[in-house]
Amino acid sequence: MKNVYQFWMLIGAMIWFVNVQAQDDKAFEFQATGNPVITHKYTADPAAFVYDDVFYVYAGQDTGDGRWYDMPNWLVFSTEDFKTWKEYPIPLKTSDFEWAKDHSSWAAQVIERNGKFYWYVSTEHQTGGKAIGVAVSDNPTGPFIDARGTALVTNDMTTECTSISWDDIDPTVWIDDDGQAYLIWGNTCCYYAKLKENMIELDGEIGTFILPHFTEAPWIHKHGDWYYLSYAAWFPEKTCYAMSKSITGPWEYKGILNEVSGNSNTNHQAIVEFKGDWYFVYHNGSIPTAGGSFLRSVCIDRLYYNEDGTMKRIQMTTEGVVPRDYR
Ligand code: FUB
Repeated sequence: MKNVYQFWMLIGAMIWFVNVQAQDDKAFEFQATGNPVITHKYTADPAAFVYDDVFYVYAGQDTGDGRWYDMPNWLVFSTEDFKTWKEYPIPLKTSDFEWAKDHSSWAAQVIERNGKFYWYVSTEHQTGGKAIGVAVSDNPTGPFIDARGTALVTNDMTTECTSISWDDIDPTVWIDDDGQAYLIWGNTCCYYAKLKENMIELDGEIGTFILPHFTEAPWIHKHGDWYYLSYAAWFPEKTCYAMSKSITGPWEYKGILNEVSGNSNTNHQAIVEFKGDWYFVYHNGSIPTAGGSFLRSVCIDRLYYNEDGTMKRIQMTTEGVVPRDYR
């Protein structure tokens, strides 16, 4: 009798374990009702990525008491209509980089090349100073693994422009029409370098872009034959931008694109086209009552161009966006 009891206890435990695992592996579905888009957890530094007609948002997770950045994970969300969203099992954590300090999942961006997805992240190196790492996956929703086992950019590689220890953050990545990939990043100074075809090594010298009022958060996109380099400027941050006919500049400053974002001293944008419309993805600190500069939330609003290619000032809204088919 005792053995039969133990047998069924064992079976029960196995069923429970399999169920819990299944739940952890499943995407969690939710409905957006405007801005912020994600309200069941705090999300910051969004990077948007469109692949196979799906709109992905990658973000760092803000946690803690709201007094400083406490960011253990990077997260991924997807939508096809901006209403129904999926959140996937945590695809990448600072602890997945053996060389990184835990809880420092700062800004990051994903790009695809040759069927692989590369996630460039900023984090804190265990030896001190911010650093950029790169993770790789066969799937946009992960799981991702450290692609190198070492940092791609460390503080000692960028000492001429500034001596601060946090200048190597906020990577944005771009593959140009000729197939050459570029990494652009920085705080205080805006750096750029070519990436090798393998996407996990720099190729040549690190250069510096001159951008008025540059603080951090560079983001590259192209519309027509114009390249746009948007970035966080001043502090508290507004989003400014510059335009060029070449990815390597020179960049012509075009002024403010977005004002200070509600209740957050940082302002971190992504700009992408989806199904023929352009979107401005950013964060604010507006979730009551704890939301703020260290407990941020991803928002999405529309972005419009003027006829001469310059961008209209963003109108941040509570309503958020709906795709063309639903208007
Ligand atoms: O989230 C940590 C840092 O705050 C990011 O790397 C910056 O862009 C700013 O948003």
